[in-house]
Amino acid sequence: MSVETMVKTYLNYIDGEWVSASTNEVEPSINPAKKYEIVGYVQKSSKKDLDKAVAAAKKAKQQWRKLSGPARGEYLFKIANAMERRIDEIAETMTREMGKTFPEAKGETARGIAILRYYAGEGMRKVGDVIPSTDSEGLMFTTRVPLGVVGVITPWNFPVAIPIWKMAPALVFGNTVVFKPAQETAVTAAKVVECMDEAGLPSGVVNMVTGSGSVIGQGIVDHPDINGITFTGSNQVGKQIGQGALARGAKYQLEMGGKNPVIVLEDADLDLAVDATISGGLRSTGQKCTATSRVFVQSTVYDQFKENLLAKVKQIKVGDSMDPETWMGPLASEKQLQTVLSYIRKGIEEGATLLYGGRRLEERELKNGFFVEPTVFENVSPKMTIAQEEIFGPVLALIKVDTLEEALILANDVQYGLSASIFTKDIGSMLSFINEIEAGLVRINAESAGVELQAPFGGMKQSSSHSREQGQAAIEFFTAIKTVFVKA
Ligand code: TAP
Repeated sequence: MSVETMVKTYLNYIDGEWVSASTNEVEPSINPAKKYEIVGYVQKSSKKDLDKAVAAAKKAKQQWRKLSGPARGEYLFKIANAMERRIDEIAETMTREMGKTFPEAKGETARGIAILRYYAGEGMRKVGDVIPSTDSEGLMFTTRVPLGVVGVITPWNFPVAIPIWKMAPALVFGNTVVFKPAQETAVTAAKVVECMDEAGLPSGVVNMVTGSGSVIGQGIVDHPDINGITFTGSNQVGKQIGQGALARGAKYQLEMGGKNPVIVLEDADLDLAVDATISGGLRSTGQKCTATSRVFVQSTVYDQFKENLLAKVKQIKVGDSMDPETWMGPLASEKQLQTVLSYIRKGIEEGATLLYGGRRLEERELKNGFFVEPTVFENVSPKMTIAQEEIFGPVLALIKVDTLEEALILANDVQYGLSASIFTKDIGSMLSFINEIEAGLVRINAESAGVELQAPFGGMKQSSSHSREQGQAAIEFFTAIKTVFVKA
Protein backbone atom coordinates (compact mmCIF):
# COMPACT_ATOMS: atom_id res chain seq x y z
CA MET A 1 0.00 0.00 0.00
CA SER A 2 1.42 3.42 -0.90
CA VAL A 3 1.87 6.02 1.82
CA GLU A 4 -0.76 8.14 0.13
CA THR A 5 -3.49 5.49 0.27
CA MET A 6 -2.79 4.96 3.98
CA VAL A 7 -3.52 8.60 4.72
CA LYS A 8 -7.11 9.18 5.78
CA THR A 9 -9.49 11.61 4.09
CA TYR A 10 -11.63 13.66 6.46
CA LEU A 11 -15.14 14.68 5.43
CA ASN A 12 -17.48 17.54 6.19
CA TYR A 13 -20.05 16.95 8.92
CA ILE A 14 -23.50 18.14 7.87
CA ASP A 15 -26.85 17.24 9.44
CA GLY A 16 -25.28 14.40 11.39
CA GLU A 17 -23.64 12.80 8.32
CA TRP A 18 -20.00 12.69 7.17
CA VAL A 19 -20.08 13.87 3.55
CA SER A 20 -17.66 14.83 0.76
CA ALA A 21 -17.59 18.37 -0.57
CA SER A 22 -19.65 19.01 -3.70
CA THR A 23 -16.42 20.02 -5.46
CA ASN A 24 -14.94 16.52 -5.02
CA GLU A 25 -11.70 18.31 -4.16
CA VAL A 26 -9.48 17.62 -1.16
CA GLU A 27 -6.33 19.27 0.15
CA PRO A 28 -3.44 17.73 2.09
CA SER A 29 -2.84 18.87 5.65
CA ILE A 30 0.89 18.57 6.29
CA ASN A 31 3.17 18.21 9.29
CA PRO A 32 5.15 21.48 9.66
CA ALA A 33 8.03 19.53 11.24
CA LYS A 34 8.29 17.15 8.23
CA LYS A 35 6.68 18.71 5.22
CA TYR A 36 6.69 15.42 3.30
CA GLU A 37 4.33 13.89 5.90
CA ILE A 38 0.64 14.27 5.11
CA VAL A 39 -1.48 14.15 8.26
CA GLY A 40 -4.73 13.79 6.35
CA TYR A 41 -6.72 15.05 3.38
CA VAL A 42 -9.47 17.57 4.07
CA GLN A 43 -12.40 18.74 1.98
CA LYS A 44 -12.14 21.87 -0.12
CA SER A 45 -15.79 22.84 0.06
CA SER A 46 -17.89 25.31 -1.89
CA LYS A 47 -20.68 27.71 -1.05
CA LYS A 48 -23.13 24.91 -1.93
CA ASP A 49 -21.80 22.80 0.97
CA LEU A 50 -22.03 25.77 3.30
CA ASP A 51 -25.66 26.35 2.27
CA LYS A 52 -26.48 22.74 3.19
CA ALA A 53 -24.80 23.13 6.58
CA VAL A 54 -26.66 26.36 7.32
CA ALA A 55 -29.98 24.79 6.28
CA ALA A 56 -29.30 21.86 8.66
CA ALA A 57 -28.41 24.20 11.52
CA LYS A 58 -31.52 26.31 10.85
CA LYS A 59 -33.74 23.23 10.90
CA ALA A 60 -32.14 21.87 14.08
CA LYS A 61 -32.43 25.11 16.04
CA GLN A 62 -36.19 24.72 16.65
CA GLN A 63 -35.77 21.51 18.67
CA TRP A 64 -32.43 22.40 20.24
CA ARG A 65 -33.66 25.64 21.76
CA LYS A 66 -36.65 23.84 23.26
CA LEU A 67 -34.36 21.61 25.34
CA SER A 68 -33.68 22.88 28.84
CA GLY A 69 -30.25 24.36 29.65
CA PRO A 70 -29.38 21.41 31.94
CA ALA A 71 -30.37 18.94 29.19
CA ARG A 72 -28.13 20.74 26.68
CA GLY A 73 -25.39 20.70 29.32
CA GLU A 74 -25.69 16.89 29.52
CA TYR A 75 -24.57 16.71 25.89
CA LEU A 76 -21.50 18.80 26.70
CA PHE A 77 -20.59 16.36 29.48
CA LYS A 78 -20.87 13.49 26.99
CA ILE A 79 -18.67 15.29 24.45
CA ALA A 80 -16.09 15.95 27.19
CA ASN A 81 -16.10 12.26 28.10
CA ALA A 82 -15.66 11.24 24.46
CA MET A 83 -12.72 13.62 24.12
CA GLU A 84 -11.17 12.38 27.32
CA ARG A 85 -11.20 8.82 25.96
CA ARG A 86 -9.29 10.05 22.88
CA ILE A 87 -7.10 12.72 24.47
CA ASP A 88 -3.75 11.25 23.36
CA GLU A 89 -4.93 10.72 19.80
CA ILE A 90 -6.31 14.27 19.53
CA ALA A 91 -3.16 15.78 21.05
CA GLU A 92 -0.89 13.79 18.76
CA THR A 93 -2.90 14.88 15.74
CA MET A 94 -2.58 18.50 16.86
CA THR A 95 1.17 18.14 17.34
CA ARG A 96 1.63 16.58 13.90
CA GLU A 97 -0.66 19.03 12.16
CA MET A 98 0.27 22.30 13.85
CA GLY A 99 3.66 21.74 15.44
CA LYS A 100 3.19 22.56 19.12
CA THR A 101 4.87 20.09 21.45
CA PHE A 102 2.92 17.04 22.60
CA PRO A 103 2.66 18.16 26.27
CA GLU A 104 1.32 21.54 25.13
CA ALA A 105 -1.14 19.85 22.77
CA LYS A 106 -2.30 17.51 25.51
CA GLY A 107 -2.66 20.45 27.89
CA GLU A 108 -4.75 22.28 25.31
CA THR A 109 -6.99 19.24 24.75
CA ALA A 110 -7.44 18.87 28.52
CA ARG A 111 -8.39 22.53 28.61
CA GLY A 112 -11.01 21.93 25.90
CA ILE A 113 -12.48 19.11 27.99
CA ALA A 114 -12.56 21.31 31.10
CA ILE A 115 -14.28 24.10 29.14
CA LEU A 116 -17.01 21.69 28.02
CA ARG A 117 -17.60 20.61 31.62
CA TYR A 118 -17.64 24.21 32.83
CA TYR A 119 -20.27 25.22 30.26
CA ALA A 120 -22.30 22.08 31.00
CA GLY A 121 -22.72 23.60 34.48
CA GLU A 122 -23.52 27.04 33.04
CA GLY A 123 -26.66 25.45 31.60
CA MET A 124 -28.05 25.42 35.15
CA ARG A 125 -27.41 29.06 35.98
CA LYS A 126 -30.15 31.70 36.12
CA VAL A 127 -30.62 33.63 32.90
CA GLY A 128 -32.67 36.63 33.94
CA ASP A 129 -33.75 39.10 36.60
CA VAL A 130 -37.04 40.24 38.05
CA ILE A 131 -37.34 44.02 37.74
CA PRO A 132 -39.85 45.97 39.90
CA SER A 133 -42.73 47.27 37.77
CA THR A 134 -44.67 50.46 38.49
CA ASP A 135 -47.76 48.38 37.80
CA SER A 136 -48.21 46.48 41.06
CA GLU A 137 -50.43 43.88 39.38
CA GLY A 138 -47.85 43.03 36.75
CA LEU A 139 -44.63 41.04 36.72
CA MET A 140 -41.63 42.34 34.79
CA PHE A 141 -38.56 40.22 34.16
CA THR A 142 -35.80 39.50 31.70
CA THR A 143 -34.92 36.19 30.16
CA ARG A 144 -32.33 35.26 27.57
CA VAL A 145 -32.90 33.60 24.22
CA PRO A 146 -30.41 32.06 21.78
CA LEU A 147 -29.34 33.98 18.68
CA GLY A 148 -30.21 31.05 16.41
CA VAL A 149 -27.49 29.83 14.04
CA VAL A 150 -23.95 30.85 15.00
CA GLY A 151 -20.98 30.79 12.59
CA VAL A 152 -17.70 29.79 14.29
CA ILE A 153 -14.52 30.78 12.40
CA THR A 154 -11.27 29.75 14.08
CA PRO A 155 -7.49 29.93 13.56
CA TRP A 156 -4.84 27.21 13.58
CA ASN A 157 -2.90 28.20 16.69
CA PHE A 158 -5.28 26.66 19.27
CA PRO A 159 -7.19 24.19 17.09
CA VAL A 160 -9.04 22.53 19.99
CA ALA A 161 -9.40 25.12 22.77
CA ILE A 162 -10.59 28.05 20.63
CA PRO A 163 -13.32 26.14 18.73
CA ILE A 164 -14.53 24.66 22.02
CA TRP A 165 -14.57 27.92 23.94
CA LYS A 166 -16.84 29.24 21.19
CA MET A 167 -18.99 26.16 20.52
CA ALA A 168 -19.58 25.09 24.15
CA PRO A 169 -21.30 28.34 25.21
CA ALA A 170 -23.05 28.63 21.82
CA LEU A 171 -24.60 25.19 22.36
CA VAL A 172 -25.46 25.39 26.04
CA PHE A 173 -27.27 28.70 25.52
CA GLY A 174 -29.40 27.11 22.79
CA ASN A 175 -27.74 27.99 19.48
CA THR A 176 -26.86 25.66 16.65
CA VAL A 177 -23.47 25.93 14.95
CA VAL A 178 -21.78 26.06 11.55
CA PHE A 179 -18.07 25.57 12.22
CA LYS A 180 -15.32 26.55 9.79
CA PRO A 181 -11.92 25.60 11.23
CA ALA A 182 -8.64 26.90 9.81
CA GLN A 183 -7.87 24.69 6.83
CA GLU A 184 -4.34 24.15 8.19
CA THR A 185 -5.69 22.29 11.25
CA ALA A 186 -8.88 20.79 9.84
CA VAL A 187 -7.90 17.21 10.76
CA THR A 188 -7.65 18.13 14.44
CA ALA A 189 -11.01 19.92 14.13
CA ALA A 190 -12.56 16.81 12.55
CA LYS A 191 -11.47 14.73 15.56
CA VAL A 192 -13.25 17.14 17.91
CA VAL A 193 -16.40 16.93 15.80
CA GLU A 194 -16.11 13.12 15.76
CA CYS A 195 -16.37 13.29 19.56
CA MET A 196 -19.54 15.37 19.23
CA ASP A 197 -20.96 12.73 16.90
CA GLU A 198 -19.94 9.94 19.31
CA ALA A 199 -21.67 11.82 22.13
CA GLY A 200 -24.95 11.59 20.20
CA LEU A 201 -25.43 15.31 19.58
CA PRO A 202 -28.67 15.60 17.56
CA SER A 203 -28.27 15.98 13.79
CA GLY A 204 -27.72 19.53 12.55
CA VAL A 205 -26.82 21.00 15.96
CA VAL A 206 -23.14 21.24 14.97
CA ASN A 207 -22.06 21.20 11.32
CA MET A 208 -18.48 21.45 10.12
CA VAL A 209 -17.50 22.65 6.64
CA THR A 210 -13.82 22.85 5.72
CA GLY A 211 -12.43 25.03 2.95
CA SER A 212 -10.81 28.36 2.39
CA GLY A 213 -11.51 31.46 4.43
CA SER A 214 -12.33 33.46 1.32
CA VAL A 215 -15.08 30.99 0.30
CA ILE A 216 -16.46 29.32 3.44
CA GLY A 217 -15.47 32.00 5.97
CA GLN A 218 -16.74 34.83 3.79
CA GLY A 219 -19.82 32.73 3.00
CA ILE A 220 -20.61 32.55 6.73
CA VAL A 221 -20.24 36.31 7.05
CA ASP A 222 -22.61 36.92 4.13
CA HIS A 223 -25.20 34.22 4.85
CA PRO A 224 -28.60 35.69 5.72
CA ASP A 225 -29.53 32.70 7.92
CA ILE A 226 -26.52 33.01 10.21
CA ASN A 227 -27.46 35.20 13.14
CA GLY A 228 -24.13 35.53 14.94
CA ILE A 229 -20.46 35.18 13.97
CA THR A 230 -17.65 34.50 16.41
CA PHE A 231 -14.11 34.80 15.03
CA THR A 232 -10.52 34.52 16.23
CA GLY A 233 -7.61 35.33 13.91
CA SER A 234 -5.86 38.23 12.24
CA ASN A 235 -6.87 41.87 12.49
CA GLN A 236 -7.17 42.24 8.77
CA VAL A 237 -9.73 39.42 8.41
CA GLY A 238 -11.44 40.34 11.69
CA LYS A 239 -12.12 43.90 10.53
CA GLN A 240 -13.53 42.62 7.26
CA ILE A 241 -15.82 40.23 9.14
CA GLY A 242 -16.98 43.01 11.46
CA GLN A 243 -17.90 45.25 8.53
CA GLY A 244 -19.71 42.44 6.69
CA ALA A 245 -21.66 41.36 9.77
CA LEU A 246 -22.61 44.94 10.64
CA ALA A 247 -23.84 45.58 7.10
CA ARG A 248 -26.44 42.81 7.33
CA GLY A 249 -27.24 43.22 11.03
CA ALA A 250 -25.66 39.99 12.33
CA LYS A 251 -24.14 39.98 15.80
CA TYR A 252 -20.36 39.51 15.79
CA GLN A 253 -17.50 38.87 18.15
CA LEU A 254 -13.86 39.34 17.15
CA GLU A 255 -10.70 38.21 18.95
CA MET A 256 -7.67 39.44 17.05
CA GLY A 257 -4.02 40.11 17.62
CA GLY A 258 -1.78 41.35 20.38
CA LYS A 259 1.57 43.10 20.81
CA ASN A 260 1.90 42.27 24.43
CA PRO A 261 4.33 44.02 26.76
CA VAL A 262 6.11 42.79 29.84
CA ILE A 263 7.64 45.37 32.17
CA VAL A 264 10.55 44.36 34.42
CA LEU A 265 11.35 46.86 37.18
CA GLU A 266 14.55 47.01 39.21
CA ASP A 267 12.95 45.43 42.29
CA ALA A 268 11.69 42.40 40.32
CA ASP A 269 12.58 38.80 41.01
CA LEU A 270 14.81 38.60 37.93
CA ASP A 271 14.84 34.80 37.70
CA LEU A 272 11.06 34.75 37.70
CA ALA A 273 10.90 37.58 35.15
CA VAL A 274 13.37 35.86 32.81
CA ASP A 275 11.53 32.51 32.95
CA ALA A 276 8.15 34.16 32.43
CA THR A 277 9.45 36.24 29.51
CA ILE A 278 10.83 33.16 27.79
CA SER A 279 7.78 31.05 28.42
CA GLY A 280 5.34 33.88 27.59
CA GLY A 281 7.18 34.85 24.41
CA LEU A 282 8.57 31.65 22.96
CA ARG A 283 6.25 28.81 24.01
CA SER A 284 4.15 27.54 21.09
CA THR A 285 6.91 29.11 18.97
CA GLY A 286 5.45 32.52 19.81
CA GLN A 287 2.21 31.75 17.96
CA LYS A 288 -0.18 32.95 20.65
CA CYS A 289 -2.23 36.13 20.61
CA THR A 290 -1.12 36.65 24.23
CA ALA A 291 2.57 36.09 23.46
CA THR A 292 5.02 38.50 25.08
CA SER A 293 6.83 40.30 22.27
CA ARG A 294 8.02 43.61 23.82
CA VAL A 295 10.14 43.48 26.95
CA PHE A 296 10.62 46.81 28.76
CA VAL A 297 13.44 46.53 31.30
CA GLN A 298 14.51 49.21 33.77
CA SER A 299 17.99 50.44 32.87
CA THR A 300 19.47 49.63 36.32
CA VAL A 301 18.87 45.89 35.84
CA TYR A 302 18.90 45.77 32.03
CA ASP A 303 22.36 44.21 31.57
CA GLN A 304 21.77 41.55 34.21
CA PHE A 305 18.34 40.69 32.80
CA LYS A 306 19.74 40.48 29.26
CA GLU A 307 22.60 38.21 30.31
CA ASN A 308 20.32 35.85 32.25
CA LEU A 309 17.75 35.79 29.44
CA LEU A 310 20.29 35.04 26.72
CA ALA A 311 21.89 32.28 28.77
CA LYS A 312 18.52 30.51 28.99
CA VAL A 313 17.39 31.22 25.41
CA LYS A 314 20.60 29.63 24.13
CA GLN A 315 19.65 26.40 25.89
CA ILE A 316 16.26 26.08 24.19
CA LYS A 317 15.97 22.79 22.36
CA VAL A 318 14.26 23.24 18.99
CA GLY A 319 13.08 20.16 17.14
CA ASP A 320 10.32 17.77 16.16
CA SER A 321 7.42 18.42 18.52
CA MET A 322 6.81 14.71 19.17
CA ASP A 323 10.35 14.39 20.59
CA PRO A 324 10.05 14.62 24.40
CA GLU A 325 13.35 16.58 24.50
CA THR A 326 11.92 19.38 22.33
CA TRP A 327 10.96 22.65 24.00
CA MET A 328 10.09 24.61 20.85
CA GLY A 329 8.64 23.10 17.67
CA PRO A 330 8.36 24.51 14.15
CA LEU A 331 6.22 27.38 12.96
CA ALA A 332 2.84 26.15 11.80
CA SER A 333 3.30 26.62 8.05
CA GLU A 334 5.64 27.73 5.30
CA LYS A 335 3.64 30.98 5.07
CA GLN A 336 4.15 31.59 8.76
CA LEU A 337 7.88 30.86 8.42
CA GLN A 338 8.25 33.38 5.60
CA THR A 339 6.29 36.01 7.55
CA VAL A 340 8.44 35.60 10.66
CA LEU A 341 11.71 35.66 8.68
CA SER A 342 10.60 38.82 6.89
CA TYR A 343 9.90 40.52 10.23
CA ILE A 344 13.37 39.52 11.44
CA ARG A 345 14.92 41.00 8.28
CA LYS A 346 12.89 44.17 8.81
CA GLY A 347 14.15 44.45 12.38
CA ILE A 348 17.76 44.32 11.16
CA GLU A 349 17.09 46.75 8.27
CA GLU A 350 15.45 49.27 10.60
CA GLY A 351 18.49 49.25 12.89
CA ALA A 352 17.69 46.93 15.78
CA THR A 353 20.56 44.79 17.10
CA LEU A 354 20.13 41.06 16.64
CA LEU A 355 21.43 39.55 19.88
CA TYR A 356 20.60 35.93 19.21
CA GLY A 357 18.91 33.71 16.61
CA GLY A 358 17.21 35.11 13.55
CA ARG A 359 17.92 32.21 11.19
CA ARG A 360 15.88 29.39 9.74
CA LEU A 361 17.15 26.10 11.18
CA GLU A 362 18.13 23.67 8.44
CA GLU A 363 20.47 21.18 10.07
CA ARG A 364 19.79 17.54 9.13
CA GLU A 365 16.09 16.60 9.58
CA LEU A 366 15.14 20.17 10.51
CA LYS A 367 15.52 21.23 6.88
CA ASN A 368 12.27 19.38 6.15
CA GLY A 369 10.33 21.59 8.54
CA PHE A 370 9.54 25.23 9.21
CA PHE A 371 11.97 25.78 12.09
CA VAL A 372 13.35 29.12 13.15
CA GLU A 373 15.71 29.96 16.00
CA PRO A 374 14.41 31.66 19.12
CA THR A 375 15.31 35.27 18.41
CA VAL A 376 16.18 38.23 20.64
CA PHE A 377 16.64 41.85 19.53
CA GLU A 378 17.83 44.88 21.49
CA ASN A 379 18.12 48.58 20.67
CA VAL A 380 14.55 48.36 19.43
CA SER A 381 13.00 51.79 19.16
CA PRO A 382 9.26 51.98 19.81
CA LYS A 383 8.27 52.92 16.24
CA MET A 384 10.13 50.08 14.54
CA THR A 385 7.96 47.53 12.77
CA ILE A 386 9.00 44.73 15.16
CA ALA A 387 7.87 46.89 18.09
CA GLN A 388 4.50 47.69 16.53
CA GLU A 389 3.22 44.71 14.52
CA GLU A 390 2.22 41.25 15.69
CA ILE A 391 4.95 38.84 14.50
CA PHE A 392 3.36 35.59 15.70
CA GLY A 393 6.76 33.95 16.00
CA PRO A 394 9.52 33.39 18.59
CA VAL A 395 10.91 36.94 18.56
CA LEU A 396 11.54 39.09 21.64
CA ALA A 397 12.34 42.82 21.46
CA LEU A 398 14.23 44.22 24.48
CA ILE A 399 13.64 47.91 25.20
CA LYS A 400 15.56 49.79 27.92
CA VAL A 401 13.53 52.27 30.03
CA ASP A 402 14.39 54.50 32.96
CA THR A 403 11.06 54.61 34.77
CA LEU A 404 7.70 52.86 35.05
CA GLU A 405 6.04 55.99 33.59
CA GLU A 406 8.19 55.77 30.48
CA ALA A 407 7.48 52.02 30.17
CA LEU A 408 3.73 52.59 30.44
CA ILE A 409 3.72 55.31 27.76
CA LEU A 410 5.67 53.10 25.35
CA ALA A 411 3.75 49.93 26.22
CA ASN A 412 0.45 51.68 25.41
CA ASP A 413 1.74 53.17 22.15
CA VAL A 414 0.50 50.34 19.88
CA GLN A 415 -2.82 49.59 18.21
CA TYR A 416 -3.34 46.45 20.33
CA GLY A 417 -4.33 45.89 23.96
CA LEU A 418 -4.69 42.21 24.73
CA SER A 419 -2.44 41.08 27.58
CA ALA A 420 0.31 42.68 29.68
CA SER A 421 2.43 41.74 32.64
CA ILE A 422 4.74 43.43 35.13
CA PHE A 423 7.42 42.13 37.49
CA THR A 424 7.88 44.17 40.66
CA LYS A 425 7.49 43.85 44.42
CA ASP A 426 6.18 47.38 44.88
CA ILE A 427 2.43 47.67 45.46
CA GLY A 428 2.36 51.24 44.15
CA SER A 429 3.92 50.15 40.85
CA MET A 430 1.48 47.28 40.62
CA LEU A 431 -1.49 49.61 41.10
CA SER A 432 -0.20 52.15 38.56
CA PHE A 433 0.21 49.32 36.08
CA ILE A 434 -3.27 47.90 36.72
CA ASN A 435 -4.83 51.35 36.32
CA GLU A 436 -2.86 52.62 33.35
CA ILE A 437 -1.95 49.72 31.10
CA GLU A 438 -4.26 49.42 28.09
CA ALA A 439 -4.91 45.68 28.08
CA GLY A 440 -7.81 43.35 28.78
CA LEU A 441 -5.68 40.72 30.57
CA VAL A 442 -3.34 42.09 33.22
CA ARG A 443 -0.91 39.89 35.11
CA ILE A 444 1.37 40.79 38.00
CA ASN A 445 4.49 38.67 38.62
CA ALA A 446 3.09 36.07 36.22
CA GLU A 447 3.77 35.35 32.58
CA SER A 448 1.67 36.95 29.87
CA ALA A 449 -0.89 34.28 29.03
CA GLY A 450 -4.54 33.54 28.66
CA VAL A 451 -6.71 33.38 31.74
CA GLU A 452 -8.35 30.52 33.55
CA LEU A 453 -11.40 29.26 31.68
CA GLN A 454 -13.93 30.57 34.23
CA ALA A 455 -12.71 34.18 33.78
CA PRO A 456 -13.47 36.57 30.90
CA PHE A 457 -10.95 36.68 28.05
CA GLY A 458 -10.51 39.61 25.68
CA GLY A 459 -8.66 42.80 24.96
CA MET A 460 -8.91 46.52 24.32
CA LYS A 461 -8.33 48.70 21.24
CA GLN A 462 -7.81 46.62 18.10
CA SER A 463 -7.33 43.31 19.92
CA SER A 464 -11.01 42.55 20.45
CA SER A 465 -14.45 43.78 19.61
CA HIS A 466 -16.75 44.75 22.46
CA SER A 467 -17.77 41.36 23.91
CA ARG A 468 -15.73 38.92 26.01
CA GLU A 469 -15.25 35.18 25.64
CA GLN A 470 -15.04 32.45 28.29
CA GLY A 471 -16.53 32.27 31.78
CA GLN A 472 -19.93 33.75 32.52
CA ALA A 473 -19.16 36.64 30.16
CA ALA A 474 -19.86 34.42 27.14
CA ILE A 475 -23.61 34.61 27.71
CA GLU A 476 -23.55 38.24 26.53
CA PHE A 477 -22.60 37.29 23.00
CA PHE A 478 -24.46 34.01 22.58
CA THR A 479 -27.87 35.22 23.77
CA ALA A 480 -30.21 38.18 23.40
CA ILE A 481 -32.05 39.68 26.36
CA LYS A 482 -35.84 39.58 26.21
CA THR A 483 -37.70 41.91 28.57
CA VAL A 484 -41.13 40.56 29.52
CA PHE A 485 -44.12 42.18 31.20
CA VAL A 486 -46.98 39.89 32.28
CA LYS A 487 -50.37 40.82 33.63
CA ALA A 488 -52.88 38.12 34.40
P1 TAP B 1 -6.62 34.55 9.45
O1 TAP B 1 -6.31 34.66 8.02
O2 TAP B 1 -7.28 35.68 10.12
O3 TAP B 1 -7.52 33.21 9.62
C1 TAP B 1 -8.34 32.92 10.74
C2 TAP B 1 -9.58 32.19 10.25
O4 TAP B 1 -10.35 33.05 9.38
C3 TAP B 1 -9.25 30.94 9.40
O5 TAP B 1 -10.25 29.96 9.62
C4 TAP B 1 -9.34 31.48 7.99
O6 TAP B 1 -9.54 30.49 7.00
C5 TAP B 1 -10.54 32.42 8.11
N1 TAP B 1 -10.62 33.44 7.07
C6 TAP B 1 -9.64 33.88 6.24
N2 TAP B 1 -10.13 34.81 5.39
C7 TAP B 1 -11.43 34.98 5.69
C8 TAP B 1 -12.47 35.82 5.19
N3 TAP B 1 -12.27 36.67 4.18
N4 TAP B 1 -13.69 35.75 5.75
C9 TAP B 1 -13.94 34.90 6.78
N5 TAP B 1 -13.00 34.07 7.28
C10 TAP B 1 -11.76 34.11 6.77
O7 TAP B 1 -5.34 34.19 10.24
P2 TAP B 1 -4.17 33.22 9.77
O8 TAP B 1 -3.90 33.18 8.33
O9 TAP B 1 -4.50 31.95 10.38
O10 TAP B 1 -2.95 33.97 10.44
C11 TAP B 1 -2.48 35.22 9.97
C12 TAP B 1 -2.07 36.08 11.13
O11 TAP B 1 -3.19 36.26 12.01
C13 TAP B 1 -1.01 35.49 12.04
O12 TAP B 1 0.26 35.71 11.57
C14 TAP B 1 -1.31 36.21 13.33
O13 TAP B 1 -0.71 37.47 13.34
C15 TAP B 1 -2.78 36.36 13.33
N6 TAP B 1 -3.45 35.32 14.12
C16 TAP B 1 -3.94 35.69 15.31
C17 TAP B 1 -4.57 34.74 16.09
C18 TAP B 1 -5.13 35.12 17.39
S1 TAP B 1 -5.46 33.98 18.48
N7 TAP B 1 -5.39 36.35 17.68
C19 TAP B 1 -4.68 33.42 15.67
C20 TAP B 1 -4.16 33.08 14.44
C21 TAP B 1 -3.57 34.06 13.67
P3 TAP B 1 -8.32 29.70 6.29
O14 TAP B 1 -7.08 30.06 7.00
O15 TAP B 1 -8.68 28.28 6.42
O16 TAP B 1 -8.33 30.15 4.88
